[in-house]
Amino acid sequence: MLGVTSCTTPAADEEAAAPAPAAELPYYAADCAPNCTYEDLKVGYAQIGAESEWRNANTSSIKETAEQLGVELLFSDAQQKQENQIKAIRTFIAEGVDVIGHPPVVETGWETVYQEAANAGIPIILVDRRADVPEELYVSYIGSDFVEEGRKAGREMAKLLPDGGNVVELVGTVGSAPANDRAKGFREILEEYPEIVILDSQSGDFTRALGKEVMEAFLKKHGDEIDALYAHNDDMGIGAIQAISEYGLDPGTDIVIVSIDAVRGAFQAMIDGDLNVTVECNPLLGPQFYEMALKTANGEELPRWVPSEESVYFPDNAAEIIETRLY
Ligand code: GYE
Repeated sequence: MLGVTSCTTPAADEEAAAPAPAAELPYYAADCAPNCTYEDLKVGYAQIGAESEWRNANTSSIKETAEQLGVELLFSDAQQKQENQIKAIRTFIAEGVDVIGHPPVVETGWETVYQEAANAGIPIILVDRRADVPEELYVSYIGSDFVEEGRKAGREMAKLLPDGGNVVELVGTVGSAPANDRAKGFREILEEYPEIVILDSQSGDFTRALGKEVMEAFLKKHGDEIDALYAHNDDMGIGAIQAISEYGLDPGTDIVIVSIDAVRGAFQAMIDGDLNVTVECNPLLGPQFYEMALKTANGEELPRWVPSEESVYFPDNAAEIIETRLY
């Protein structure tokens, strides 16, 4: 009896005294989990470039919010090149960051480098643009519904062209989520308006300079046949406005224009009577990004998508609203 007791009791005691097995933390939890604070975080942000007002506002939001919260930020500008973004992500992995924020310049070609991050235990949060990768390779996507933005642009275009007409389209960066989706949503709506025709469609890579250049080519080719312009962002629209004026037509009147982003430059163009509509796309994603980064570092599961809330703006109250715009 004694023997039995002395054999079983200590073992039972040991079991009772042993710490409860730590709740299994997911691969992406940081060393400080589950008690990380913003000051513990080292975050890498592999930015696309500085191609537009929107992008510059996004960069400021990411940098300023890091400073306010005390997050250590490693920031890289890829000059709109995928290979530079891949290099930046590899550098962040080597630096041992806790979380990587990534607005992928194009949708495809990210699986290998995302897998490398996952193997190193580093979570990727997609910010602004989506990547076409298996769901387990990123922890969340924070950004806009670009298809819906395209639909909004389509609805406004239909109102501006009640008798139908010919539209030229300035497409964003080829293969990027916003370019693909803004083209798609716009066409979805135009299906209901067969008298509105897309005459020509070409990329201006989201920049003012190329927006102007491509619009010049459209005007050379189609001249007065063009009734309207759909620009996938305001910067290309603003570049095109210049091309239209130089060609001797009146932007906003001879050629009506709908663009996307709602940056300050677009409000100014509406005040000047050159732009008819801008559809909002919010670049101020810094606060949401770090909130998600902290949660993921602490091992929490994130929503698959955190959508931005956005509206549509017109010239009639642009002068009032421009004062309140933060980008
Ligand atoms: O519309 C454009 C920028 O990805 C939503 O990128 C973003 C787009 C934005 O260059 O101006």
